[in-house]
Formats: sequence, structure tokens, C-alpha cells
Amino acid sequence: MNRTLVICKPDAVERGLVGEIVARIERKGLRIVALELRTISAEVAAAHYEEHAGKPFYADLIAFITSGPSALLVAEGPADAWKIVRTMMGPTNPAEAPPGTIRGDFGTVMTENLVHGSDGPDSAAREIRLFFPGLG
Ligand code: 3AN
Repeated sequence: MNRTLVICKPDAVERGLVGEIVARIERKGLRIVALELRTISAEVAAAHYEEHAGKPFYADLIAFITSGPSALLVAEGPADAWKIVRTMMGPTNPAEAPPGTIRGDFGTVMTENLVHGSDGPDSAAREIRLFFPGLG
């Protein structure tokens, strides 16, 4: 899978960081093949985060991701696009994210951590189908 799904979450849109995040992805050398500003529905959020159902932070996670518009995009590279984006994002916990990563440079809290990137080839394929069902 040479494509991956990226979500600039509602906090990134609210803070005006979409351009910064998209610019980093483009400068890295990945190509944007889909891009849309959209408020994620509760149904799509539940499907997207099904692995977290039942966890203590689940309700907050769904409330947050559906709280306002997100910038959804699909990035394409020669190989391992998902891994490239994950490395650029930094770890989930911004306190552990090194400078130079998106979360390391702009994030301070775990729940509002600016970006999502698919965590493997299978989830990339699943998430791209979920958010961009018409993408060829
Ligand atoms: P990532 O976003 O780095 O792929 P996941 O998929 O494990 O991380 O978690 C999805 C989202 O759930 C995270 N971005 C974060 O907002 C939230 N989350 C994950 N783990 C926790 C936690 N222990 N406490 C609070 N929120 C969490």
C-alpha cells in the first residue's frame, strides 16, 4: 500500500495548522491525491475508532473528532506512505514527541494531538475506503 489516510483533526483546523501539516507532507515528497474539509459523522467516527470501543477515553475521542471540521487527506508515496507519515507525526503522547515532528512541534495534550495517520497497510486501505469510498 503506497497510500495512507491523514486526518488534520478539529484542533488543527481550529488553530490554523492545516497548511503547515499539508506543507510538511508535500515537502517530504508525498503527493496529495484527495483532500477535503469535512465534519466527521458519529457513524464514521465509530467505524474509524472501533478498536478503541470500550476504552475509558472512547467517548471523549468520538466527541472530539466529531466536534468540528477536520481536513481529511490521502497521501501517496513510492512505498510505505503510512510509515513516513507516522514518523512525521511523532508518538501519540505529545510529551514524548520529539521536536521536528508535528506533535512534538505543535501539540501538548494526548486527546487533542492534531493528526491521525493510518498505522499500517491494512488500516490505510480500510480507512481510505471509509473516508473516500469513491477514490480510484
Ligand atoms: P494514534 O492517533 O497515534 O494513531 P491511537 O490510534 O492509539 O493513536 O489513538 C487514537 C486517539 O485516541 C489518539 N490520537 C488520542 O487522541 C486518543 N488516545 C489514545 N490513547 C489515549 C489515552 N491513553 N488517553 C487519552 N486519549 C488517548
